[in-house]
Amino acid sequence: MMNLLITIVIILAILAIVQIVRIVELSAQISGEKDETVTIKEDGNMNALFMMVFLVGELFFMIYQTIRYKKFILPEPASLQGVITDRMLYIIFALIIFVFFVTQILLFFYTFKYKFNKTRRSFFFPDSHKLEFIWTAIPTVVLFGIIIYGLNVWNAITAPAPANAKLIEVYGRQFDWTVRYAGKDNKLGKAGFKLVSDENILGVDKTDPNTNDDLIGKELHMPVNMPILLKFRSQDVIHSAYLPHFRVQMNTVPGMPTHFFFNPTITTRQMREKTNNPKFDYVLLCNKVCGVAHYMMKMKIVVETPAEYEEWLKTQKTFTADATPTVSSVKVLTAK
Ligand SMILES: [Cu+2]
Repeated sequence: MMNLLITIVIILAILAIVQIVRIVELSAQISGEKDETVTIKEDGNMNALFMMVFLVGELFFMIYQTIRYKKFILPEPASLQGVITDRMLYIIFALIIFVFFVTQILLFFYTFKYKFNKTRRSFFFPDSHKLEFIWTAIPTVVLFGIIIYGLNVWNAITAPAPANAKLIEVYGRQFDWTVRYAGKDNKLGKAGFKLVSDENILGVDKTDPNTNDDLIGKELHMPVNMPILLKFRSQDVIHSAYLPHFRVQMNTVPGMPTHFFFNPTITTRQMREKTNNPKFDYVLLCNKVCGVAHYMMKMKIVVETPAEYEEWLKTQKTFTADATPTVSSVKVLTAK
């Protein structure tokens, strides 16, 4: 119904514009102006009118879309680092929107203002060093500011992890994720691609004593308000571990471990309340098109209180309990 009404309004508006143009045409003929002048004047008037219609339509459409699709953007950042990243993003958005509005309004207003006028003569204005200086200097200063601000943000979000950060390894392979928790000693056993086999897909060194208490999981659990150091490895190709709600992303590169340190601040339970969605879950996604089943590389993330986290860890198997996922066990998991 709404769509029908909008369509009718648009058709009526077009009809009204056609009628206005006709009236202008007729009135010009009555007042006895030359045919050629009449055509230029008509076209000029019509173009000027369309410019204003376009300006209003474009700005209205942009505002409408921003409000209409706002619900699809991510909820508030669930990490300290995410807050810093989002602040920068919104400052840059504000700057872009301000410049967009000013330039669009000026552009279309002046085409309207300087439509054809028989008595006006154009003004010869070849160049102005002062103007050129202004329009070069302002963007330079603004961009410089953004770059310095951006570098500061980068340094803040990639700061080294404190010594007490919880160490968790995220392991990517075509096409799933496996998590290795460092256990009580907070030290992960050694691992390397040379040790990877059908029986040991993580390539973990079982002779390393630190391996004994390492735990294996298919969900990423993290205690809230604690520094978390995620270490990433890949078995085969470059994947990208993307944790959108925490504004964290890091490539996982075969043969080259990477890491990212951050502090989750909102538990899954709190986020369910904030988003008013009892089924809400944080996710870790692969953000590199890494093969045919890339879209399946998704893992649930649970952020909980430190007590809940410790309880959950107790239910996970250690390496000594032979929890190392093998090719056959992973196939079963993927087939579900
Ligand atoms: Cu992938």
